[in-house]
Amino acid sequence: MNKKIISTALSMLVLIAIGAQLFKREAAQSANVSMNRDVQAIQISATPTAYEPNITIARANMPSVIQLNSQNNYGCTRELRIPALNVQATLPNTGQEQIKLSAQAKGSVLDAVCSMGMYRFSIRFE
Ligand SMILES: [Cu+2]
Repeated sequence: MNKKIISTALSMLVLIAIGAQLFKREAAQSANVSMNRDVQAIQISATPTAYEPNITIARANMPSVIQLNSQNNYGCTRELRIPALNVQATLPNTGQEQIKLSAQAKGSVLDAVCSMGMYRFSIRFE
């Protein structure tokens, strides 16, 4: 009888630990990442002198789309490159540009940079 109680208590602890782990994983994503069916959307603002946020934590192993938003932006952040993927994009002065990404491996980091190499942002896939 006691053994049964102990094993029940133990399995409950294990379940709580697994649940906490899952919750942690959910919470680890940055606030600018949202789920749209089975694609995650990563929102980045391109201002004339920065990409915001500078660092994003996103989910690994699922396709993503980076949604780059600019507003009255006449700076060089409109010319974006992601060298590792051979991606080049020109954002409108005001509006949105989308860059689709295939699933990225856990632990990988994608760096994006303006055409002159001055401003950058990175996405870390966890
Ligand atoms: Cu630049």
